[in-house]
Amino acid sequence: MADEKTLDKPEKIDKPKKHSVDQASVEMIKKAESEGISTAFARRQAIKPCGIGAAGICCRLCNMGPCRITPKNPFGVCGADADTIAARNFARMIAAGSAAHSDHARDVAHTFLKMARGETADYEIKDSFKLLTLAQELGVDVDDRPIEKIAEDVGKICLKQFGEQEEGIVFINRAPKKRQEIWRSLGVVPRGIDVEVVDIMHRTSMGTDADMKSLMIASTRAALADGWGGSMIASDLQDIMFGTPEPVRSKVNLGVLEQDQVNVLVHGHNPLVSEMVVKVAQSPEMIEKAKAVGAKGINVAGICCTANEVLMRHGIPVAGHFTQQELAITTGAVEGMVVDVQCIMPSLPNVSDCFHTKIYTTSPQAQIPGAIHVETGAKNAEEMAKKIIQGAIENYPRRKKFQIPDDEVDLIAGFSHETINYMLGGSFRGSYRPLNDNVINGKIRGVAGVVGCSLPGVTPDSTHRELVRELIANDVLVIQSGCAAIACAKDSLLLPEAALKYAGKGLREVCEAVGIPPVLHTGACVDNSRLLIEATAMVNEGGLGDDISDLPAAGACPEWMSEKALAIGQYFVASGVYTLFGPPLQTSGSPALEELLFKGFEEIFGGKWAHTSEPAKMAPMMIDHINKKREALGIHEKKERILYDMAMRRDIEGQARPHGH
Ligand code: SF4
Ligand code: MSK
Repeated sequence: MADEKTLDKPEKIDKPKKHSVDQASVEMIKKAESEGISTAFARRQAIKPCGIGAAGICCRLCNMGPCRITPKNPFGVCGADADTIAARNFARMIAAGSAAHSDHARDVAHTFLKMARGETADYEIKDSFKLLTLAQELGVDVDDRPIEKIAEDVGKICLKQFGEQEEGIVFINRAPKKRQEIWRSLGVVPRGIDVEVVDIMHRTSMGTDADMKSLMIASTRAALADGWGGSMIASDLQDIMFGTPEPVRSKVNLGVLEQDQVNVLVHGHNPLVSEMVVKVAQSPEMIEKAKAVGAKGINVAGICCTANEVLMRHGIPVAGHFTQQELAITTGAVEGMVVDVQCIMPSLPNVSDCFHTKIYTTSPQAQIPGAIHVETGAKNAEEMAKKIIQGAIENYPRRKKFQIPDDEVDLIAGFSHETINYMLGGSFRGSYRPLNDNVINGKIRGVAGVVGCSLPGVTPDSTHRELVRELIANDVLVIQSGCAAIACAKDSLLLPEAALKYAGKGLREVCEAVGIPPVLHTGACVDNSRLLIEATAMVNEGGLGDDISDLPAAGACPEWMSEKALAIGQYFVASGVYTLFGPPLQTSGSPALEELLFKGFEEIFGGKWAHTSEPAKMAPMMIDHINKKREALGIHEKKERILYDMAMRRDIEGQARPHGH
C-alpha cells in the first residue's frame, strides 16, 4: 500500500480506459488507483491548464510582471504585445530543447575524447569503419595513424562545434547544396551550438528582441544547431563507441518484466550509463550473485529513449515509453531503475516508496529528491554500474506481491541510415536507388517521419496508431524514433508482418521484396538527425528533386510533450519538411505568429508547421502534402488516398493469409 510519502491523495481516475488504449497501461493505472498511488494520469486529470499560458501569452521574464495578455490588457507592463510574448516563449522552448540534446552530445563527446586518450578503460571503439568515414569527412588525416589518434582528432573537432563562434557548424555541409544555400541566404547557419542557445536567452530577456520574425530566425539557428549539430554528434559518436545499429528483434511493453529475475530498468536518454549497466548485468559474476539470492538471472529493460539506445544496439527489451515509467514501478516487480537525463518524472521516488524499488540517479545534472545518487562519469561508469546492479540484486529478496501485465509484443528495430542503405542496395553497392525508384514508380507514395513523445491527457498511443496505420495503408513508408516508435511497436507495427496486414499494395510489395517492416525504427530522440541524413540520401540519390523540400515526405509528432520536440519540429521545418504536430504549439495567443509558422515559413524554408488535434485528419493532411510534392515532381498518378475501414483491413488480412502469415 502507498505510504505517507505518496504525493498528496491522488484524484480518482475516471475511466482508466480513457487514459490509454494500451491494455498493460490500463491494468497498471487501475492498480495504481486502487493502491492510492499518484500517477501522471491522475495528476493530469486534476490539473486544469491555464488558458493564457497554453496560448503562449503569459510572460514572466521580469519582475514588472508576470503579465497575462487578455483583450482588456493587450500589452505587458513594458509594452510587449501578444506576438512578442508568444514568440519569445516559443523561442525559449526551442532553445531549451536544443540545449538538452546538445548537452547530451557534449557529454558523449567528452567521454569519446577520454576514451581516445586512454583516460578511461570503460569505453572502446566498436565501429572503426564509421570512425574512419567520419574522420575523412572532417578532414582528419587517417593514413598510417593509430586509430586512437584519429579518434582524438575527431573528438576534438566535435567538441569544437559547441564553442565555435563564427565559422559555422561543420555538419551543415551534409545537407543538400540547395538547402545550404537557402540557409546561408537567410542567415540561419548556426555559428556554433552554445552561442545560438545563449543568443536566444539573451534576445528573449527583458527589453531586448521584440520582433517576432527576428526571434524566429534566431530560433531556427538554435534548432539547426541541434539537428545538424548536437544531435548529429551524439548519434555519430555513440555509433562509433557502441556500434551502429543493425536490425535486431526484441520485445516491448510491461510484459517484458520477468517474474523470477532481478528486473533493472534503464531510463532517460544518454547511453553512456545504460551501456555499462547492460554490460555488467550480463557478466557471469553478477548473474551468479543474482542466483545466490534466489533469482534466475538479471533482466535489463528500458524506458523512453535510453530504452531505444540499448534496444537498437543490443536488442534489450523495452518496458515502455514516457507515460509508462511510473506504471513500470507500479508492477511491484522492479528492483532498480537507473536514470540518466531528460524525461524522468520527479515523482519516481514517490511511486517507488510504495514498493521495494530503488531509484538511482546518475547524472549531476539530473538529481531527484528521494533517489539514490550514484554519480557516474567517463572514468567510473563500469564501477558505478556494478554498484547499481549489486544494489538491485540485494533488493530482490525484498520484493513482495507483484503484478506484471501479460502484454509483450515482438518488434524489429535497428534501421540506421547505414542499415537502410545496406538493405536496399546490398553490402557492395549500398544505395537508396531502390527506394527512390519505388517512390518514383508510385509503389511507395512517400516517406513520413513520425516521432516524439507520449502524452497523458490525449489517450496515449491511440493517435500514433491511427496515424501510422493510415499512412502505411496509403503506401507511405514510415520512419520512427523516440516514444512514437515504442507506441507503434506495442501495436505490432514494427514487424514485417505488419506490411501484410496493414500496408497498401505497393508498399507491401516493396516491404516483402526487401524484407523490412513498413514502419522502421531509427532510434532515440537524438537520432532524428538520422532522418535528416536519410532525407538527404534520397535527394542525393537523384530523381526526387534537389532539396529536402522537394521530397514527397512529411513529418509528424502526434503527442508532443517535451520542449525537445519543438526544437526537432523547428529543425525539420527549417530543413524543408512539412511538420504536423498533434497538441497545439502554445502559440494560439498570437495569430500573427501562427500565420508565420503555419503559412509564412513555407515561402521561406519550403517546409512549415501544421497542426490538428483531430487524429483522423492527420494522415489526410500529410498525404495531401505528399501528393502535392509528387505532382510538383511530375510523378503523380491517379492513385487517390484510400480511407481504410475495418472491413477493408480485414480483406487485406484475408489476402495476406494464403502467404502463410
Ligand atoms: Fe511583463 Fe514585459 Fe516584464 Fe514580460 S518583460 S513580464 S511583458 S513587463
Ligand atoms: S523520450 S522527449 S518523451 S520522445 Fe526521448 Fe519520449 Fe519525448 Fe522524452
